[in-house]
Amino acid sequence: QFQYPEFINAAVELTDRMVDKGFGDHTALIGNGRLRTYKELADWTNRIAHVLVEDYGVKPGNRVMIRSANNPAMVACWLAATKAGAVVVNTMPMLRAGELGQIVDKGEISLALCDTRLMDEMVACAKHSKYLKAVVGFDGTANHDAELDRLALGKSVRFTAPPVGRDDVALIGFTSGTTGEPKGAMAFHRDLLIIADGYAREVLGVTPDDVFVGSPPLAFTFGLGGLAVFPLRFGAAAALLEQASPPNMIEIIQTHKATVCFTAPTAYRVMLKAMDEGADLSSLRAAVSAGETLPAPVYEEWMAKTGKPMLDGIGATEMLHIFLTNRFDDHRPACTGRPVTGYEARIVDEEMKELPRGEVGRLAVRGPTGCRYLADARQKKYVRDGWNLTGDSFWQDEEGRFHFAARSDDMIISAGYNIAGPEVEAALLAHPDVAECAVVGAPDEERGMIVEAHVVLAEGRVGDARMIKLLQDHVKLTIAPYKYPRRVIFVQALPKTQTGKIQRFKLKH
Ligand code: 3SK
Repeated sequence: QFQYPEFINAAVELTDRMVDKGFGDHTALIGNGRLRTYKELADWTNRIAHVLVEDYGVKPGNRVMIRSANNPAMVACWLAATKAGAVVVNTMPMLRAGELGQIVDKGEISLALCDTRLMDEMVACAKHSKYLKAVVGFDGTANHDAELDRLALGKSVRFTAPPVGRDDVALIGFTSGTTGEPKGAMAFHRDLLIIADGYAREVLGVTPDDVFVGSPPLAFTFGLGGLAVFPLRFGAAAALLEQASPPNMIEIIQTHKATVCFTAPTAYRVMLKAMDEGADLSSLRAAVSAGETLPAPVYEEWMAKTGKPMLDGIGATEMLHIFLTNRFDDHRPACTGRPVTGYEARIVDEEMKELPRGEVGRLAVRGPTGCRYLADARQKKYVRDGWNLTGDSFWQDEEGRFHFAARSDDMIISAGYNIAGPEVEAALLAHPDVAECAVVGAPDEERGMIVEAHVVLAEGRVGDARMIKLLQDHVKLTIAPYKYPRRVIFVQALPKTQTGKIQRFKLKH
């Protein structure tokens, strides 16, 4: 299905090859208050690639860390290092020296490219590292006022990439927000192209007229795919925001007539509210929601206000990107649709036996991308009999669509009932007084576990006994009454990973 030559460099395909195809004058990146064409991007990345090879001795297979917020310079550094044949580890700005150190050690990273505004923690990490040989600053504001930029200015805009195979590792995505040691999921050059030629082509139908915007960090493969690989593969443009708050995204959508948005349900809820206050999001033809389950009310309100479906999808760093999704012509509320072209999915029990339709079980997926952890015994747990077990519980309806039940560790067993925490969350979120919530199981003498809801109230609402009763009654009327949260705790904010996922494990007792 996905055929590529034996030797192919994903970064060359996304830059120089796009110039060869006639997109040289087309806008590739929008950010730091300016537009950059494909030709400018190709030249920029070629100059940086020269610096990496000639000044820092980067050889194919060397591991290079990039530390930055979403901005054009980060994309240029990622592409340049990939062109040079390096294996790139993109990291988020919020990581501290200790967390960076864990990744550097596990990834045996020898060079770090770091936005000069984020140097302190990187330098602190380098002091204690036996692997890291150099940290080079680049100017994330793209005024070309840092070491990497100065060196790059003196280099040629032509670069001959060393030959890399389609099955050579191009990227290691480290999973964040876990309780334990970080896991590095390796992706090949061909994998980067497959996610575009599969999901982006088949589901989104990307064209050169598209303008992408969104919030996921480029350091998270959701963001790297949605805000770099997908647009660049098809001659489209990506608008990059260092602070991707909903108001900032709305501004970009209005100014640049963005057509495709990648973000999470929480941001879409804010955008829906802003539409009531006059925000014009009519340029968007595709609103992709992932990273968290999409509550049915958000899907329904979006449909009512825009006449277009919000495309819920699920991906995983281990799979590189989205593998199950709704489609423009096949979508439902509270449903994650069907596998992306090339992927298969099924629901299995603990013994990997396929379960009948309607039964909740473990989601198992296989396809052209899949989990390859870097030196990690957890590989055996993630991939069984050739199937990737993502850690999600799903069920399949009679027509074959997949429906999320819970993260496998978010199932609450209370007095013999199996209760999916996210279902209770969706019920709570349907109440106008609830801004955000997370539901977990709490130990209970009588019931074994009880449903406990951590609720962030909408502005101006008061978290008192009356509100608890109101929310409990609302859940009892919305879903089976035994699922109602027997304990409700009001909080100012929920613990989240740097990619915005709620860390329910931090709320568990
Ligand atoms: O669903 C996710 O969390 C995800 C993870 C990695 C890449 C893409 C996606 C949507």
